[in-house]
Amino acid sequence: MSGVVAAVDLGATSGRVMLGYVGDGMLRLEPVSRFPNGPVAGPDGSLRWDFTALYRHVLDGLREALRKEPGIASVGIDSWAVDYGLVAAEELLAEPFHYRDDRTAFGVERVHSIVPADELYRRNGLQFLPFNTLYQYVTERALDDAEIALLIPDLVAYLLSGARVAERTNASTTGLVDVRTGEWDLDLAEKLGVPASLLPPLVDPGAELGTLRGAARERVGAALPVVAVGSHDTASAVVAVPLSTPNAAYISCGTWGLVGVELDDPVVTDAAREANFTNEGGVDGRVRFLHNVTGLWLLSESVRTWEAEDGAPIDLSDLLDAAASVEGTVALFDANDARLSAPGDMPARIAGVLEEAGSAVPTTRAEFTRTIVESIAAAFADAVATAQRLTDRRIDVIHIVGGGSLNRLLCQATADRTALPVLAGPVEATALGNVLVQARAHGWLGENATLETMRERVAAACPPERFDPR
Ligand code: LRH
Repeated sequence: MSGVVAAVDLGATSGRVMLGYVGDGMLRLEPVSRFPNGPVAGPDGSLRWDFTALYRHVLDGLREALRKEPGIASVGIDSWAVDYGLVAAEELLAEPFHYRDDRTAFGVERVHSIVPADELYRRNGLQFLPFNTLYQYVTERALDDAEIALLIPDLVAYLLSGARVAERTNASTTGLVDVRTGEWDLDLAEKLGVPASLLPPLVDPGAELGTLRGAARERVGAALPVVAVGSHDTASAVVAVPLSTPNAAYISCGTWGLVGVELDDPVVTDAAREANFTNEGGVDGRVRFLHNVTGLWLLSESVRTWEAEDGAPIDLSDLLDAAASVEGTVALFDANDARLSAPGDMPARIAGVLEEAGSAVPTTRAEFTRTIVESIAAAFADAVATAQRLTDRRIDVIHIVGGGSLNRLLCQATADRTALPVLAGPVEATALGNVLVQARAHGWLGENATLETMRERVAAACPPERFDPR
């Protein structure tokens, strides 16, 4: 059985529409469109997303996809987690807040004064990130004006098809889903003043949501079916990690580096909470037991600063080559330092963090880049060691997928700092996971296809590149 689907994959720095071809022994992506994304200033000075522009890009991309390939069987949507739009009378009330907006500090205090952090962890299993949706909801003035709150991929699916649902993997990042049952924790929502009516019915990846309707159908040109995928981008990425041993760890590396293992059951011990490990919902009820490391954000914000200084684009591979040639050891900083979270002059902030610690401050862009890459790798190594300790297993290989898998310096540094082999790729794991879940829903992967079936397909189509520790 074979066919073609469209995948919409929205990341924090760029979005894309892809065609995914799936058949016996075949798995192939074809890019259709790519568009920039990032924080924009809202009218009140807050950090927001330009969702209106993103959605326009999605429609244009789907129209182009259908022009190239009229036989598309469905479309699946994934994006970064936690952020949402509020809808009333079929309208989005405002551009969604960006999770890096600093209003959440107040939300954290408020939530923890109602439900202490340790109780919260036992209930939702989530690592503490100040932007988890529940902290955002309690600061949200427009909550009472809304009929429903939809996470970004659900919002796109709603505008396309009219379905008002919450896909389960992404819903797990709100902090309002019970980690044991996988259902909304309505008691918690009530305690926090989040009306249950705002929380849409939960659906699993693979569910058919409807077909394109109204303006979306007109603009795209067909009544394309919409299928739920692992709509949290990290959930889709983990689907397409070609896990090569039972004790493999993965790092889904883009703006963030999500470092962890896949489990059948959540771990909500005090040790896991203290180590800030999360139990996010995976496809097929698996648990993504992982820790967020600030990933390529540190590099992309630095490059953005340097490009603004130069008034000219920077070639990333030249920069990484120069960084690879830096001799000797470089100073390290804590990649997860909260001061590096907001957009801004990242090299100056990193210099400040290093100075404060009494460490040498890089003097060239190549040295800065090397310091950033080595610091990310050091944080990856820490997280791998912690995952090993918390799950009582001996991790024997690390798979790096996503944009970071193309960064050879980072892959080698991760192998060196963990003393473990790194298997790099596929770079488009998220889109592949999106495509495969749709393909399975169409029956193209055969009867009873499991995550393992999907990973075998990925391993065969995209053999990873190996980096041995030095
Ligand atoms: C990666 C990601 C990550 C979340 C963050 C907000 O894109 O979805 O899993 O923690 O964005």
